Amino acid sequence: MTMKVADTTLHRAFIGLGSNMGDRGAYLAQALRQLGEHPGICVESCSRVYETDPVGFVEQGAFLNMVARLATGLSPLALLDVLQETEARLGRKREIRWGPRTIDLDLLLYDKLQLETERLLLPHPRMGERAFVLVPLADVADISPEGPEAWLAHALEEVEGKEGISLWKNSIWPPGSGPSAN
Ligand code: X6L
Ligand code: MG
Ligand code: MG
Repeated sequence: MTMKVADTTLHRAFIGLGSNMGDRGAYLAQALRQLGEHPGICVESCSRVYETDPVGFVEQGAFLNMVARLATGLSPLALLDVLQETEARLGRKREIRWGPRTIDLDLLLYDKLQLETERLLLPHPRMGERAFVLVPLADVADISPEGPEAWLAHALEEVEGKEGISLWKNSIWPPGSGPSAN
C-alpha cells in the first residue's frame, strides 16, 4: 500500500524587493510581513536597504532596494504566484514598462536551480548586471569566489564601488530590529 505524505523539503530562495512610489520603506516592510505570514514561507534574513538611482527608465524617482533570504516549501512557480499576489495586494499596477511601482518582488535564486519556462527564468537573467540586486544580495548570501557562485562573485566585483547606490537604512524588518533602531 502507498500513502501520500506531505513533501516538507525546505528550499532556499532569494528575492529582490524594490519600491519607488509613496512610502517606499513601508511598502518593503509590508511585503516582508505579508510574505512571512504565508504558511509556506519563512523570511530568514533581510539585507540592508539601499537607495538607488533608477535604471532602464531613468525619468522616475529613486528606488529603495533590498534582498531577502527565504526558506520555503513552495515550488518556484507557487512562490512566484505568491510574489505576484503580494505585488497586486500592495497596489502594483502594470502600466509603463520599467516605470514606477509601489512594490516589485523578483525571484532571483531558488536553490541551485536553473529553470527556463515561459513564466520564470532562474537564476534571474539580468541580476548579474544590477548593482541594486548584487549589493544587497551580498548582505544575505555568502557568495563564494569559487564553485557554482563564482559568476556572482565576479559580477559583484564589477559593480562594487559603483555610483548610484547608497545605504538608506540598516534594517527595516522585523520592525525594531537591527543597529539602526534605537
Ligand atoms: C539598458 C536598457 C540598460 C535597459 C538597462 C535595467 C531595464 C534594469 C530594466 C536596462 C534596464 C531594468 C529597478 C530599477 C527597474 C529597481 C532601480 C529593471 C526593471 N527596476 N532601478 N529599474 N531599482 N534602481 O528595482 O530592473 S525597471
Ligand atoms: Mg525588478
Ligand atoms: Mg519584477
